[in-house]
Amino acid sequence: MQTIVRLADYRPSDYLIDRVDLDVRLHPTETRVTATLALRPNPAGEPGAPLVLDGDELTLLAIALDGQPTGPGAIAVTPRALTLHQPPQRPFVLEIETQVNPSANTKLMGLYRSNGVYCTQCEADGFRRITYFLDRPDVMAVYTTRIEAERHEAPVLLGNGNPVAAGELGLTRHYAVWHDPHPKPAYLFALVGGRLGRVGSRFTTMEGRSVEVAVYVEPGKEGRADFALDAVARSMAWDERTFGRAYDLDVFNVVAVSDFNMGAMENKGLNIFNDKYVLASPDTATDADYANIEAIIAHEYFHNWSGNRVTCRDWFQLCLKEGLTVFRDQEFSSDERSRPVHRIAEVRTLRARQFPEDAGPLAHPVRPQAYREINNFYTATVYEKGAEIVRMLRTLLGPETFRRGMDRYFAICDGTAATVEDFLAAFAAESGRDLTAFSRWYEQAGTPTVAVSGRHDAAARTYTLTFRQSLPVIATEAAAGAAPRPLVIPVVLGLVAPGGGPVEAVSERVRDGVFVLETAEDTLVFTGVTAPPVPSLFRGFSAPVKVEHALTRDERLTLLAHDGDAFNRWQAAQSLAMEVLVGRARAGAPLGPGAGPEGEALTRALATFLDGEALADPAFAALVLTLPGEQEIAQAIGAEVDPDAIWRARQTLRVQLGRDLGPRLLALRDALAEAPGAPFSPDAASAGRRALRNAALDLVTAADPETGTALAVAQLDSAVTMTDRLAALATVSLVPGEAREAALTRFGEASRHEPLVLDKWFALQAMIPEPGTLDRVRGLMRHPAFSLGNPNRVRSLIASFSLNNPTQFHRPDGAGYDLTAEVVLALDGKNPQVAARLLTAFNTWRMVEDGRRRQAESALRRVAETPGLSPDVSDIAGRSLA
Ligand code: 0A1
Ligand code: ZN
Repeated sequence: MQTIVRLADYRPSDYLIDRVDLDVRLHPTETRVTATLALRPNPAGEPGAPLVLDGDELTLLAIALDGQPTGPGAIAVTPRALTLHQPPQRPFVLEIETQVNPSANTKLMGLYRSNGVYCTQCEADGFRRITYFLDRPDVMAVYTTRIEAERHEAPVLLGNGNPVAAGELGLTRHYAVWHDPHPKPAYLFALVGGRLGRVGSRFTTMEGRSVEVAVYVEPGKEGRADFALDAVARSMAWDERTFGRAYDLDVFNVVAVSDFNMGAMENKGLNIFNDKYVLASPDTATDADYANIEAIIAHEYFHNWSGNRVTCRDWFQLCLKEGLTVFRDQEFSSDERSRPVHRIAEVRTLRARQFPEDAGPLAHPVRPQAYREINNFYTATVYEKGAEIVRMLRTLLGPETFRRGMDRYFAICDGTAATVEDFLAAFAAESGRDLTAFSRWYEQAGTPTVAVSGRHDAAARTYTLTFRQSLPVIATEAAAGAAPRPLVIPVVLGLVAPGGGPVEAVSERVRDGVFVLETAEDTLVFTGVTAPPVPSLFRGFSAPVKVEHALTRDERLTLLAHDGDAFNRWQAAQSLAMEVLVGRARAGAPLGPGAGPEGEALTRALATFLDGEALADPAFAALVLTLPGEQEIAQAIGAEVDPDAIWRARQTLRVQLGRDLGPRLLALRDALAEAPGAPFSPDAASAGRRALRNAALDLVTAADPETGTALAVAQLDSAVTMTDRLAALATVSLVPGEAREAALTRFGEASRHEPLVLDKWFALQAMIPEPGTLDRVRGLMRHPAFSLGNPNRVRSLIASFSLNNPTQFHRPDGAGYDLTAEVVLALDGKNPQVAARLLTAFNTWRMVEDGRRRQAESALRRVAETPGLSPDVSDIAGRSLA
């Protein structure tokens, strides 16, 4: 039985480590690490307590205390801990030599090898797999790292901080010494050694520091690193402009590796990336890849202040760095690209990933109260809902006060390991507001619902909006059964006249367009309203809530056509579609040629919209044309979900859109066609044009598979960008037949030597919503390029099936669940983190109809009851079944 770690049990460390000198002699199987730790008792700790250093799969070779071997019985050693029973009660030095095997490290935590490159991953608790240490984020030390290796094997040696020395050792060996002057927790430690290609540039900070910026990639792929390198410079400039934050070392290095458990890691001065989020060229990366690379480069860079300069006191405070940094990278992307388009993308991810998480058995507060395995808490809730909380804070305080609050937070907490309370205290002090009630957003799990109704009184010329908020009761450890308390919900709103244009109405409760709902129920009265207006609520998605607002179809059409808020125009189209989709899916309606009068009303409105402005903002138009996803529809239905009925409803509406809008869509494709020979640009406007062209192709093909397939096959042959090739292949992949198989075979052949492109090919096939997909996936698992050892391959092939192909994962015969369970178990012995994440596909199992539910439960139980599970998988399985 694993132990539970509780926030309430937090105690400062009994000992502190001020300085760490590491000497790492890299070897494929026998790497030796000598750690010299300058320790002292923590005045805030318990005097005389034993010193217990964390370890994980470590072999101890030697240990000395203040230069002397430790006496018999003075220490106790296991692979998981090194205990010094009676440490000196004054500063002392421990020298510890350990040996690790990077080649055997398939967990990809600690020191491992990826494609022959030595690299590390220490968050959350990987440093203890390198040496015995106080591996907790509130123990912060200054590190000096000496790395030694065979030159032919690792000509490039990188560490945290600045390079201070390097040299040759005999004929074949060399070394490099790195020093990081900024105290940091062990989870930010990193080193890299390998054969790597490099691209570099210089950036001069607003403080006048000249920084050498470099991106390291697999040799030969340097040409694909330029976009990432440029994104670093743009991120640095943006953080100076927007938050007054400058970089604080002389070098900033980014290294791309091909085996990585997550997206990337913000190690001080040495960010390590999944190569998927670094490498880009027009013929290997889609527009979405470019956008992701830019966002993740920015995210990791921004951590330098929100995460590294100010770190977390304990892992319960993870949202302190992650929610804030996601907010910062979202703002960056919004500034660099189109703000409304980016906002819509953010909300779509939130609804597709975080809302289901918050509604299922794995629901947890943004700041959890307890965990068994911290690696399972790098979740959409901590990251994305965490970012929404920061955004709400800005909405509540206004941008200027918010910025001053951020300055104060950085000033007060710089160099410390902080808490959510410290963060909020800075804003409370700056604004003079009491944020106690607001802080409930961090404590209460579940997505709130806000029900709104409006009433116009012609005689009194008033318009009254009534808001009621409710939060699901979620039995978390801390709040078992306790009734949730009202949240502070910023509602950005406006009134729209039925014929368009804003309504100039007054309410003293609305400031700068924001009404703050703080109680379970509240009423807002506007005066001077002569005709019934259409309320536009939660503009820009001003709070992560579900809104129940019974607008008529005509009112929604008014918002789609006239709202001054682009997000709500998109939302109006989504809501119109959602009504049709939920209605048909609930009724179990068969696949049909059209979705009836509601479908027609939607297509008429979309036709007008497209005629008016598709060419003015193609990226936005593409989003308006995209129907809510299957997961989102499932959430709206809520219980007894039949994924096949959802798919049929969505397909029927796609067919109708394609049929009714077909000629327009084809005309748009022509109007947006790229001039032959035009140079490629990944910028948002060019990407938007490609997005609309391909959204048009997708709908045309739904209605007329023959024409669509012909167009798509032609596009596959002529396309010069990966975006257009992949979109064409995706379209073809939805039409069973020879053309599809031929196109897939050709694409697979052509990408044989490009793992990141093959990943797209795996993913597309895994997402085909047909019963044959299961066997196709099993077949692809035997493809020479597939390997359970590489997280990107597993995510592309298996997670695409389990998380992004609802009809096939939820096959009525249970075979989709069985495949997922089987892979989770096969993977668990190698890479528990990736296995555990795959298992979260079962998150929605209680929502599906009875037959599937029983199948899912039995697959989950099979996993849960398997002996010898990793803590990661057993934690997810246990919570999923609880
Ligand atoms: N801090 C990283 C996320 C991350 C977490 C754990 C990792 O190791 C398995 C890797 C990365 C971020 O937010 O980007
Ligand atoms: Zn992060």
